[in-house]
Amino acid sequence: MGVLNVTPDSFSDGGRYLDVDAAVAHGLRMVAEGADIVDVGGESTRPGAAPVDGDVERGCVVPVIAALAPQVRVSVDTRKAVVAEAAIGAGATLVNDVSATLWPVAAAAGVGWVAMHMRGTPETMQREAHYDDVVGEVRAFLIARAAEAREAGVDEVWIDPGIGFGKTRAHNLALLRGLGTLAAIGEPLLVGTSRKSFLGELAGGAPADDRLEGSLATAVWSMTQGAAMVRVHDVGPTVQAARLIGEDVALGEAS
Ligand code: HH2
Repeated sequence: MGVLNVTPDSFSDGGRYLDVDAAVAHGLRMVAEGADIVDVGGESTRPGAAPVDGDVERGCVVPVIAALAPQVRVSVDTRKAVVAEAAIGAGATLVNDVSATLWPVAAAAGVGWVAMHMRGTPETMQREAHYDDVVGEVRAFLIARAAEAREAGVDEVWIDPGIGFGKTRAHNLALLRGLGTLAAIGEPLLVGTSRKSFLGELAGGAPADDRLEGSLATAVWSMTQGAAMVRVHDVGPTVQAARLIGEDVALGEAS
């Protein structure tokens, strides 16, 4: 899943793809590099981010989705029902929902849904990063949300631990260690670590644009622990790494 942020303020690529043509071109570049899905978002969810008005968000994502959807599967990264509905109308077939509340929209439209774990909202989440057992609590949350969505009629449900969403560095690392437990839930597992701040901290304060090594290492780790999809900014290098471990190593291609 390639990340396409049509936002002024996303933490790593904010402001780069505000122009529709530039956004579509970047989406197609990620497809050429091997992305199966392009995830279009019009609201930053970085820690402390302020909410974006629904009309503004819809106006940012709809033209980009309409242009990309005939060429690649598109997901919409949103917390708002009005934006999800408009995105589906423009051709999106997966609702990537960091609030884990929009399954009724997905059920009504007959599209897929990603349930991601977060504490509070992006504005407040880092103040709410308290857990007794982060893997157990995230697991229980994802099982409950997936069951609700299935009961409501969603056929394609993804689960995602929400790395960085109301989690400290220790929580993020514990969740990465516990991915096998989450994969064992039985719903396809999506993991997003790409360029996130804990990778910068582990790399001595590297800025968002300089976190490729950690992004790749954690994407490979996630795949080997059972993730069915990784959400990344750097599609080409990740696809190369995925092919290496998926085909060459696992199937003995290189020998
Ligand atoms: N992370 C971000 C946004 N959406 N969706 C899922 N399912 N999983 C994630 O881990 C996830 C997500 C944050 O990254 P990004 O889109 O690059 O930044 P911003 O929220 O600042 O736009």
